[in-house]
Order: sequence, then C-alpha cells, then structure tokens
Amino acid sequence: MYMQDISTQLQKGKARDVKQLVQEALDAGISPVQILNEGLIHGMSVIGGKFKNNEVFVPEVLIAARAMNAGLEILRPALVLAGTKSRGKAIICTVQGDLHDIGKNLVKMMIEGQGVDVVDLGVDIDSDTVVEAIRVHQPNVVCLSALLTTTMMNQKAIIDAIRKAGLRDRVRILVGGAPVTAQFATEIGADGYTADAASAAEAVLSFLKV
Ligand code: B1M
Repeated sequence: MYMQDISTQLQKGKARDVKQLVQEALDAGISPVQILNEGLIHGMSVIGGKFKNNEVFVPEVLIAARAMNAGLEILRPALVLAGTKSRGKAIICTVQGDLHDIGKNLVKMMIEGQGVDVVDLGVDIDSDTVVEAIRVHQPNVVCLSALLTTTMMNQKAIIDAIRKAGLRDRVRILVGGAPVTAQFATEIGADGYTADAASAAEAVLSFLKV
C-alpha cells in the first residue's frame, strides 16, 4: 500500500506527498531498504521507462527527481548509522557534463551509513576540482558517478589527471553509474566498479580494509 503510493506520487512529482508517505511508512515499521527499493526506486524506474519511450519529457523527470531526492532525505537518518566512529574518508561527485545526482546521493548515503565521512563535490565536476579536493580533503577513496554514455569517459579523464598530479597511489578509485561496467572500470584504471549503491558502500569498506 505505502510502496505503491510512494511510487505513484513520485511519478507525479509530488515531493511533499512523497516525504509524508516515506515518513508514515517508516513510522509503520517498514524497513528503509524496502521503502527505497519498492517505493522510491520503483517510481523512478517507471519514469525512466516512460522517458525512454517519449511518454514523459525532461520537466516531468526533473520534478520526479526532486520528489525522489526529497524522499531520500527523509530516509537518510534511517539509512545512516548515527554516531559511528569515522572509518575513513571518501570524496564523491558526478563527473563533468553530467547533472544526474540521484544515484550519487544514494551512494553517498550508503557509504555514510557504513561510518565513512563523505565530502560531496556535487555534479558536473571536472578533473582539476577533483585533484584539488584530494589535496585539501586527503580522502582514502574517490567515488565517480556517470549516467551518460557521453560523460563516462570523463571518469577516465579524472583518473588520468589524478595520476598526472602524482596522487594516484594515495587514493582508491571507485566508479559507477548506469552505463558503466566492470570491464570499462578496468580499462580506465579504476580500482573498482559496483552496479548499485549498497555494493558501493561494501567496496569502499573493502578498500579501507575495515
Ligand atoms: Co537523464 N538520462 N538526461 N535526466 N535520466 C538517463 C540517464 C537516460 C538513460 C534516459 C533514457 O534515455 N532512457 C539517458 C541517458 C542515455 C545515454 O547516455 N545512453 C538520459 C538522457 C539522455 C538525459 C539528457 C541528455 C536528456 C535531454 O536533455 N535531452 C539530459 C542530460 C543532462 C546532463 O546530465 N547533462 C538528462 C537530464 C535528466 C534530468 C535532469 C531530467 C534528470 C536528472 C535529475 C537529477 O538527477 N537530479 C534525469 C533522470 C532522472 C534520468 C533517469 C530517468 C533516472 C536516473 C536516476 O536517477 N535513476 C535516467 C533513466 C534511467 O536510469 N532509467 C536518465 C535512479 C538512480 C537511483 O539510479 O542513477 O542509475 P542511478 O544510480 C544507481 C546505479 O547506477 C549506481 O547506484 C545507484 C543505485 O543503487 N550508481 C553507482 C550510480 N552512481 C554510482 C557510483 C558508484 C557506484 C554505483 O561508485 C562511485
């Protein structure tokens, strides 16, 4: 019931209703992972399919995305372990030319949920910004998200820039996003690839060896 309603209201872009329903579902004792997968991600998948078939267009997808991010914010405390001692630090961004941030936000939340500090650089982030952020924040792990076939090569550009700056051996690099594959990750010199946010958090922990 809640799951269907969350999915439907998300598809309609009703951020306030999505927030309220997510809170009600949590209060009713439904697990945050179930709300995430069967409510929020389900709704966004339906929108994604309609977008592909030209049944809805960018404005509808954008307001659905806002509703998704609003719902994620309500889920955040339930997904993130409160008061855990920091196990390390990661920086995360969506690469240059790419404005998709829902997957990145989810990956960030899951990593934080494992007690790792995450510095979020945002979307449309170029190589220089990542290199500078490594110098400033001294992370153990760099997480790069790309949702477009046209921007996934910018993951390579960032990895190349990190190497050129002499920082490659200081960080482990994880890449992901819908068009990215394990083979691509190997080809561009990343240390890891995962298909989803929960596995991304596991990969980060394995990099930190905790
Ligand atoms: Co865009 N878009 N979009 N879009 N959009 C896609 C990606 C697309 C597949 C839709 C389609 O045509 N079927 C298509 C890409 C096609 C391609 O490249 N082959 C596309 C396109 C074409 C575009 C535009 C070019 C459209 C246009 O303007 N004509 C444009 C580009 C803008 C830009 O970035 N420069 C555009 C714009 C937009 C909106 C702004 C409207 C909006 C984004 C809003 C936002 O993010 N705030 C949007 C959306 C929402 C989508 C779809 C519908 C949904 C993406 C999403 O959030 N999914 C998407 C279609 C689809 O994916 N079905 C689509 C939910 C999210 C939880 O999943 O991000 O895949 P995802 O993240 C997953 C995994 O990939 C993984 O974990 C997450 C979940 O567990 N993951 C990682 C992600 N990052 C990771 C990093 C990791 C590890 C795992 O390690 C570091």
